Amino acid sequence: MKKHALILGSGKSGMAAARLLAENHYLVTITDDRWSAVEEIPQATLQDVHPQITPEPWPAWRKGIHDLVVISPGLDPRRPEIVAIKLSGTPVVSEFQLGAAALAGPVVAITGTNGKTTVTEMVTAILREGGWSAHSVGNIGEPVCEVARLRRRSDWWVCEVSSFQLEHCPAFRPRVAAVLNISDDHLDRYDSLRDYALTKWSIYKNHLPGDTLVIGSSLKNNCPFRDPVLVDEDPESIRRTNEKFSLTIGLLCGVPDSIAHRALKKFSESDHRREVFLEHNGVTYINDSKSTNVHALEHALEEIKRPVILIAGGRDKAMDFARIGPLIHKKVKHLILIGEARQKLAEVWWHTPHTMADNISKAAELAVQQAERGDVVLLSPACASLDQFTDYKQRGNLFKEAICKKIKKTTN
Ligand code: UMA
Repeated sequence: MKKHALILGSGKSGMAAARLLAENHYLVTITDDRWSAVEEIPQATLQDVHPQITPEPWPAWRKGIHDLVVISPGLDPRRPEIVAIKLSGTPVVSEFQLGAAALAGPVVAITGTNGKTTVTEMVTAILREGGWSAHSVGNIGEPVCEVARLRRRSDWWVCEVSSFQLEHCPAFRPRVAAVLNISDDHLDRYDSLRDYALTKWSIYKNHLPGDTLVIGSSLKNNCPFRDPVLVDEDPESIRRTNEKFSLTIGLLCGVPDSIAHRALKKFSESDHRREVFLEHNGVTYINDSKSTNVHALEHALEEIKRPVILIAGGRDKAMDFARIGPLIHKKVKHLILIGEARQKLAEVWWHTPHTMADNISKAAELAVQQAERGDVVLLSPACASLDQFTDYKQRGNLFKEAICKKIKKTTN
């Protein structure tokens, strides 16, 4: 008899998990809490995907029917529906766990509050320079279930792993794991910073002799595992810190420093990370849409030595914005606030003048109007993008488009 799996969430991860299981002869039901009734299900799209995948309105779970439940990372495990499923004894795994179990080849897994995408990309570049085939997967964009389904081969899988993906992840075992840093983030999802940190540390919970854990040396006193490899953070430069992590991980995978340095020399960061995309009339425009927490904004401001017009805001993750109030006051000459968190930000950063904007286009227009020669216009929201955008990339792209459009209008 065929086994029956239920997939919660129909985004990238959920669809990838559904396809993987359907191709492995499971009957698959997929659900999403945007679908409260059959009419709300995009039937056509889903039926095109695989005949064995059936979409059903949320929550679609019936006790005793499903042999396996797969959870997408965006779903909060404290939700009553998920708690009920777990209490029923039905096996529950994350999409990440399902995919990682099916990957052929050794895994390097990188987590941390900030820098994990860059380090994932750097390590992949280093391994390739060393002559291996290597691919960046996971939170960085491509779900591991998709890679596993396509039976792709790689000498190394370099996984960017979020804390969400480490939930419901009982058997994940990377050859090299890295925890870069841990600071407050996603506190709307975890009951405390401690719970968030414990989820991050769980990346190494299944280690065996021969596996290695790399951590930032500032985490030394909080690390629950013995003898991690320590990397000294460079307080002056995040780029340098990320390089140090990447060189260490590269070396542990067998790539000598001389070769790794060659890879780093050629390495350029992807868009949306402190991306200088325009200089106009003595004003520098920077897109740092990848900044989704307070620490990312803090780092961005610390690196800028000129007066800043800052666009910030979005979906709050219960973060302590007040902590960086003095830095905002020192560096920012005007704040333009957007999204759900804008009122809260106006209150906690009250000593810096601000303007509210309803959307990113309006915010960009205001920024161009405000900016004077010598200023920096910085989008570094310190918040998630999901209140107004599909992701940080869309937020960054719309920002860049709006700035360029406004400047063109002004100069014509
Ligand atoms: N959904 C529900 N109920 C919920 C929440 C979401 O039904 O309570 C549904 C939504 O309606 C939507 C689907 O789930 O249809 C979205 O699923 P998802 O939120 O799990 O996102 P995916 O599209 O599967 O993308 C995920 C990661 N997203 C999150 O963790 C929120 C992507 O990371 C990742 O690139 C992708 O898998 C591939 O692995 C993005 C991210 O924002 C970049 N990550 C966070 C971060 O970096 O801080 C953790």
